[in-house]
Amino acid sequence: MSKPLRIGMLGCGFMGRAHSNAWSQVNHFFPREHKPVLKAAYAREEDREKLKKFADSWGYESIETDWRKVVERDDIDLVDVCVPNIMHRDCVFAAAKAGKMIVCEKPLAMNVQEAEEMVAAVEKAGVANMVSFNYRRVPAIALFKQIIDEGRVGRPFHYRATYNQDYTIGADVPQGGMALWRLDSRVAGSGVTGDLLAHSIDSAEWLNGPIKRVVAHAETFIKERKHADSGKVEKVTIDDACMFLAVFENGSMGTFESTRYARGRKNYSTMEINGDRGAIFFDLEDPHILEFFRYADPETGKKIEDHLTGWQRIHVTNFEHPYMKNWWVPGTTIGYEHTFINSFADFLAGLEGGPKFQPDVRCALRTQRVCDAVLQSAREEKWVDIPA
Ligand code: SOE
Repeated sequence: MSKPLRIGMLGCGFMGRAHSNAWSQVNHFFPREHKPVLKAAYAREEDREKLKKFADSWGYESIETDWRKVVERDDIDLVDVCVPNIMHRDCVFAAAKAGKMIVCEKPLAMNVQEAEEMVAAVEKAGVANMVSFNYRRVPAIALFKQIIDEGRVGRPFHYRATYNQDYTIGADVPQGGMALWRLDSRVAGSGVTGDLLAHSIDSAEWLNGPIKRVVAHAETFIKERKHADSGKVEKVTIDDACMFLAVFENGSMGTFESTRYARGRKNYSTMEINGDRGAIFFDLEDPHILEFFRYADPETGKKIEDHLTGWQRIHVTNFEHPYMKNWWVPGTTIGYEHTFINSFADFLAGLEGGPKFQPDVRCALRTQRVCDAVLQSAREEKWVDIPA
C-alpha cells in the first residue's frame, strides 16, 4: 500500500537542499509505504528569487514566504525545519500544535530551556519526530556501534572526538546573513559547540553512553567582524573553538576538540574508543573506512593469539554492512547526502511498524544539556555535572 507523505520544507539553504534530495531519493533505494511528495517550500520574502529557483530545481509544487502558512496548510503532513536555529522553537511549536510530523535540523534549540519546552509540546501532541543528527547513519559509524554492542571493545577506558574546520580563519569573513548566520550567536545560539560539538556529543552518547560531567575551555579568536545585516563591525559572541574533558557514566574518560580555525581541516570529525578487548577509529573525511583493533575474543575475553594482530582497515561497502545492501555493489562508495537518505529511510520505517526513530526531540534535549553544560563550564571555568 502506498501513502503520500506531503512535505512542507522550511528553509532553502544547505540543509534544505540536503533534506530535499533525501526526500526525493529515499523511495528509490528503500522500499517504504510512505511516498514523500514535495508540496511546499518556505523562505523569507527577501529571498523569494532564491526560493523560486530552489523550488524549481527540487520540484516543490508551491512556495510560501510565511512559514506559518506551510505549517497550517491542510495538504502538509510533515514539517521539515531547516531554518536557522533561532526559528526552531517557534516552528516546532506550531507544527506540534497543528498535529504535523516534525523533522528538525540540529541543534534542536538555542538552549536547554527552549529544548525542554519543545519536547513538552511535541510529546503532548504525540507526533512522530526526528532530529537530524545524520552522522549516526554513516554506515561506518553504524558499524562502529554494532562492534561495540557485540562486546568487541569490552570495557571502555577512553573516548576521543574531534570536529575541526577552517572556514572562518579570515578576519574579513562577515558574520550573519543567509550564508553565515552560524557565526552570529543571536541566531545560532552558540558557535562550534552547538554546530559541531553537538554532532560529536550525539555520536559519543550513542556509542559510549551518557556523559556525567564536563570541564571546558572556549575561545573567540577574532573579536569583531562586519555583520552582513547591519553592514557594521560588531562584536563576535560565538565560540570559535571549544575543547572539553568528559567523564562518562561507564567510567571512561573523553576528550573533545572542535574549532573552525584548524587550517587544512574541512569537515574533520573523528572518533576513537579504546577498550580492554579492542579499539575503533573513524574519520569523516574518509567516511567509508573503519579501523578496528581486535585484541580479545568477545565470548571468552581472552587475548586472541594471532601473529596478524594489528589495526584492520574495513572498507564499509559490503552488503552485510549497515545500509549498504540498499545501495550499490560491494566496493562502491556512498557519501554525505546518503546519511540523510538513510535517516529518512529509518524514520519512515518507524512510521510503518519498525523501530521508533532515534534521535527524537527528547534524545536531542540530552545533547542540548551537554552543550549547555560545556558552555557554562567554559564561562565559569569549573567542572559542571550533567543532570540525568
Ligand atoms: C557547518 O559548520 C556545518 O555545515 C554544520 O552545520 C553541519 O551540521 C555539519 O555537518 C557540517 O558543517
